[in-house]
Amino acid sequence: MHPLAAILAAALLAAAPAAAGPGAPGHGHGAKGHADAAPYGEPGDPGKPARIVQIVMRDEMRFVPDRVTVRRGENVRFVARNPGELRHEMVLGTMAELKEHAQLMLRFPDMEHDDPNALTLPPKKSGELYWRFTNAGTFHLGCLVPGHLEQGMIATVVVR
Ligand SMILES: [Cu+2]
Repeated sequence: MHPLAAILAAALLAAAPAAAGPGAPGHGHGAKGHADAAPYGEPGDPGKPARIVQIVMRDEMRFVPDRVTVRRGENVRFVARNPGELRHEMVLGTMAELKEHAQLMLRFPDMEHDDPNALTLPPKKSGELYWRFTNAGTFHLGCLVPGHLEQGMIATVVVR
């Protein structure tokens, strides 16, 4: 089996029981189902106090700010806003994971993300993503709308 086909098959299997609704199946990558194992951490607890990090998703294919520093173990509440005309996403991951995922998105552009490490925003919408970074290191927030990552829509998250 072609590697991408294998990834897709696994993703569809993982997402099947949690499909968001007719015509909008999610696909599992990264943290879904095994969040504790993700090097960049685990879903945060919306019920707990959190550090607020504001992110603006811009049609110029960038996140503002494009570099964020947080503390290991901190509950982070990303508050994201998409003021433009295009749909954008922010997906947390390692650079390798995001690049691999972006390749997959070019082949299957209609996929949607409902994973706890991802937030998709239509134009003029805002949303939140709670995350707890459990390891120090350098991670990334990428936009996986097809072509956006390739145009530089990626931010760096430094965990100290
Ligand atoms: Cu984008």
